[in-house]
Amino acid sequence: MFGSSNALVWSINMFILSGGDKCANVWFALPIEAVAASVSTLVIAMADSKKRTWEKRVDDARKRHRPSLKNWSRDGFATTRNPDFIKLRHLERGLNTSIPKIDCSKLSVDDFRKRYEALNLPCILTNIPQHEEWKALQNWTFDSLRRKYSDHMFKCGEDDDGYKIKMKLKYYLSYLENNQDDSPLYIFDSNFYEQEDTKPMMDDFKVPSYFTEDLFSLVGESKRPPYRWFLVGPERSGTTVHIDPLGTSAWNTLISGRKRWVLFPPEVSKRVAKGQDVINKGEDDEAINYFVDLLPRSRQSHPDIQILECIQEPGETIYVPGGWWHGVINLEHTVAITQVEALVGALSFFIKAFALTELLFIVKL
Ligand SMILES: O=C(O)CCC(=O)C(=O)O
Ligand SMILES: [Fe+2]
Repeated sequence: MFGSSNALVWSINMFILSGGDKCANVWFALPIEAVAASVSTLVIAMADSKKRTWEKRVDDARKRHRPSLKNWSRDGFATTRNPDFIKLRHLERGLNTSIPKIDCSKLSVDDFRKRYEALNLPCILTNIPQHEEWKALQNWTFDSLRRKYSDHMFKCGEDDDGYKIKMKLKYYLSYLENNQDDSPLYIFDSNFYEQEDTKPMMDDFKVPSYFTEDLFSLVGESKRPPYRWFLVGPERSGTTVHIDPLGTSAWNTLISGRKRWVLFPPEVSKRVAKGQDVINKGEDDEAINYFVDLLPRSRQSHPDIQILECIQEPGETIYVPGGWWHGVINLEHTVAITQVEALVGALSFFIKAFALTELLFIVKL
């Protein structure tokens, strides 16, 4: 008859009204499950009320981002399985680590176009932010970001209907430093350059000269789909394997922390690249699960396919050509900027045609 919490409130009232001596009778009158449920509701409510604001905001964001996931530390990647994650910080022997790393002062734009863009091959360019004196090197430390943009809401997830989940940076940074989630929420924000308070971040970096010939810039800023993201991710967060949209290439410059990347050439099937043929029932398919469990199985099952792996260090810019599958795990807390572009020289005939159709479609909108 009673809801369990009503029963508790009623019994507490009776206890107070009777000065305590009717208490035993009242408790006996209640079904034991109702009392147990009431006590547990009260304990949870008390624990919740003790939570700090950032923890409450994170709980809300987690619920919206992955509503069916009840235990965000189920796999123990921050605890029991942490050694498996830590091992990712070194590239084991026998992997294909052939993505070239070239200092930007030693590679002209023309040579980049001939050797990488035109051949649709990935590479890593080192020291662009240092060479071009990006202010991001000073302005995008966690302390500086906290000072400048503490109350700004950055996107850190998406709900099932595609709505953005946003959180104030001050709460997100407390989460970044204190969470034990297997696959933590990740700031992936494409609005910062349109919003008044974060617009100044645009002065903190510059599109590297290798990537300035972008077909999409012809469309005009207002009609262009999102193409630039500010990324802040705690260790263990990451991006699952995907191809960037509309045949675009990407550049991604890491300001701080370290990222591990995996790349597959375009001819590799989606099923193999995403490890869908090696995943077991009940396993999660987040980036951390992919890098720790699925990728080693894929390497075993497909010794013949090209799986390129590398670790991106701070100050390094990776070029991911159009059509290449890629996935990322943040090995440490990271801050990065990434942009996707339709680089003229990189587009094969087919992709060029596809991109132009899309472009015309967007222009017409
Ligand atoms: O840094 C990441 O998490 C991956 C971003 C990405 O997919 C990209 O830059 O294209
Ligand atoms: Fe990407």
